[in-house]
Amino acid sequence: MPITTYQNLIGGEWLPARSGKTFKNVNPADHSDIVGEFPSSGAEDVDLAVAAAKKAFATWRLVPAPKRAEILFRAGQLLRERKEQFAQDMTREMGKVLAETRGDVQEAIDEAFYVAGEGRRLFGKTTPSELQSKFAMSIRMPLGVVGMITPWNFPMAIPSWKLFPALVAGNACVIKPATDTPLSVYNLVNTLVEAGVPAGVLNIVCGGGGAVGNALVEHKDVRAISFTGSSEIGSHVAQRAAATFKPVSLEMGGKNAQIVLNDANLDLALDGALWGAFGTTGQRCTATSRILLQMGIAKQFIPKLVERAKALKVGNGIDESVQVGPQVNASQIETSTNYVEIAKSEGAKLECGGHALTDGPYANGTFFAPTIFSGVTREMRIAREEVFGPVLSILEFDTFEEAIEIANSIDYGLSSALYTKDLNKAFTAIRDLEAGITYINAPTIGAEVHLPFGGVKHTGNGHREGSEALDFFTTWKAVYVDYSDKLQRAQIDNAE
Ligand code: UN1
Repeated sequence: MPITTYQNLIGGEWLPARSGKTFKNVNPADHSDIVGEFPSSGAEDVDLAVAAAKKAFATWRLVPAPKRAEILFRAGQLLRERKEQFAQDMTREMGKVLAETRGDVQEAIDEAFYVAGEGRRLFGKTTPSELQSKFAMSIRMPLGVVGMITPWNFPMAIPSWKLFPALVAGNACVIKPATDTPLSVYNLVNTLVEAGVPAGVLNIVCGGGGAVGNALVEHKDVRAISFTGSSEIGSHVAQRAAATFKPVSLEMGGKNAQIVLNDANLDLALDGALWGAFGTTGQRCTATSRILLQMGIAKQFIPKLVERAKALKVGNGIDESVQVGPQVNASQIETSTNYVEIAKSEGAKLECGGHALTDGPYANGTFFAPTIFSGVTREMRIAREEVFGPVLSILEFDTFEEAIEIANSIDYGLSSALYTKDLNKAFTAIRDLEAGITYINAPTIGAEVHLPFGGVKHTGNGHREGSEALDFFTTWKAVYVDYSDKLQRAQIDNAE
């Protein structure tokens, strides 16, 4: 079969990279399946895209927000019609199972309808002036050209969390998709263009190796960068962006804990652990990567969890009966393998998995067996560092206070969960867990689009989703209207 070729979208035109170079996107479940060929772009392509976006911004910012929002409504409707095809494409390029890629597209649909509603709000504030016959208010203004660097694990949902609020607020966008999953961003952007986003308002520039990302981050005409990815790259992005005073929204790692107290509904906690740790093959920032068990239940909980993890069906996510798809690429397999070795050398007990799957149906892909370590202690690297794969650590604790302390003892702070029937402990955990998200009696994954999504500490800053997402893509203008017909000097004429 001929390989489909995709190009950059710049100023409404589909263009190859200036260098003429391309890269191939392969199916992680079957490397002989080439999903497509994409432009391997560089700084000169970014320059063109930013110039096109800057030009388009001049008129886009004047389109009334409710009209911009109508485009998002249409995009939401089109995404709904195309949901199945886009989910199939996403499973093919990224690997996660169909039920989950359908969920990923659904999250973009939800975001489209939710943010479209914001087009008729975009609330500002009014406040009394300290002077007579003077009116004071603050209004939201778009930033201009904004850059987005998006990850492969939620290849449509996460771009939608960034693009939709940016667009409704009146910004022009340049997006760089992850090189493992550009097709899903193409599907999203094509849909937006068909829904009516004008030429130049939305641009895609593909490419890896830092060339496109760095050029976007350093560009003097890019007003802000929204980044989701690893902490290592995020730190680099933040430092480079500082040179041109760009605000950076950072969504990075997690080492999310599910705490299970002795009084919990254990079956529910088991279901939550299994879904939180091995859903998306553990490749979510919100994935459960630590289970904290109170000593009274550890003995019965661990064997049940291990038995269920061993029974998970690993395979090509396009097969509806598969529960765990491949990891996205060989480098992720290497990371999982390395962390298994680290955990073993630290003295953790391997309960199941612990290796890549390479035989028979797995021979052409990047598969890793669901892995559980027990006997993990809080000092171990496996208890503190993000693996971003199907590798779960079990730690044990005595008191509730100790569990909170262990949960908080890491650098990350994205998601967290507590299983208990004790309402007082539930609310104490909500107050005391250092994380941007806390679930009670539910897994660490599964955030909804109308609530703010973000973390504390080394997880990053700011929020995607929720109306809070607009805070990053707008700036405030303070407006004073004096209708007294005389000079009124603030802080002077009205002083005591
Ligand atoms: C991510 O983990 O990178 O809350 C995003 C969730 C999804 C989004 C996850 N709605 O698990």
